[in-house]
Amino acid sequence: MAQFTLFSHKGGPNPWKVVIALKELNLSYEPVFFDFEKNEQKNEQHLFYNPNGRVPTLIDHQNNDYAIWESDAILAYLADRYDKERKISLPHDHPEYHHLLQYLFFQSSGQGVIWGQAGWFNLFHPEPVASAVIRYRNETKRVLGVLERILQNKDYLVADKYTIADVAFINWNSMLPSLFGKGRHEFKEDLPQLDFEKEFPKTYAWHKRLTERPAVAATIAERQQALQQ
Ligand SMILES: N[C@@H](CCC(=O)N[C@@H](CS)C(=O)NCC(=O)O)C(=O)O
Repeated sequence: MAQFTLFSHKGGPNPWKVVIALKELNLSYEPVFFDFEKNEQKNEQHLFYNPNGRVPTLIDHQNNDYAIWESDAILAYLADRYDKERKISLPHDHPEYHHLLQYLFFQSSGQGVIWGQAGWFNLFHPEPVASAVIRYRNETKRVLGVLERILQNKDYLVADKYTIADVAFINWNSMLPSLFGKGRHEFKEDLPQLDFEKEFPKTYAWHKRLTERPAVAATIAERQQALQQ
């Protein structure tokens, strides 16, 4: 039996960042994929573990079925409990530890939420709302600008090493083409466009560096395979 059950979704970016961390730490897991069209993520069994009814939710069968949700909190849990060698994390007494937390909070409040809205208004919102598409695309580019400034002279976000702070951002960065690509509606207004490599070269190079890691590449391949099933 796998050590963890991961309540997940085949396409959603947040569960797959947990998969990256599990692979980096050689931990075994079994996914349960929910069908959002059937609202399966709001079923009673899942709400018992995660009243927020969103994914990911991770159950640790080697810790009394400890249940934890919010993807960045899950990364911190895995790091503290299972990354004894600090392969992808920092000890709590490291001078950069609170900067690592800073980036996890920035990811969930600054990247995840805003980019999620950019995706929603581009791809799923039933009515065309040009002002919302423009607003969230501009905010997405603003956050990319913040990352670009941070990464001017460094290869990773904290402590000159790859950590869960970097892991947290990977999957939303991979979603950029769908946030700026052809959406559900046609608009007469000019929408903000994105040339990731040209406009944000340091951030693009960082993203490329991260996706070339074996655990990240394996996660991307596993997601593709899941989407095809
Ligand atoms: N801040 C949360 C966001 C979780 C989230 O929004 N997950 C999406 C999938 S990527 C979801 O479950 N959507 C379904 C819903 O909202 O019911 C996290 O990082 O875990």
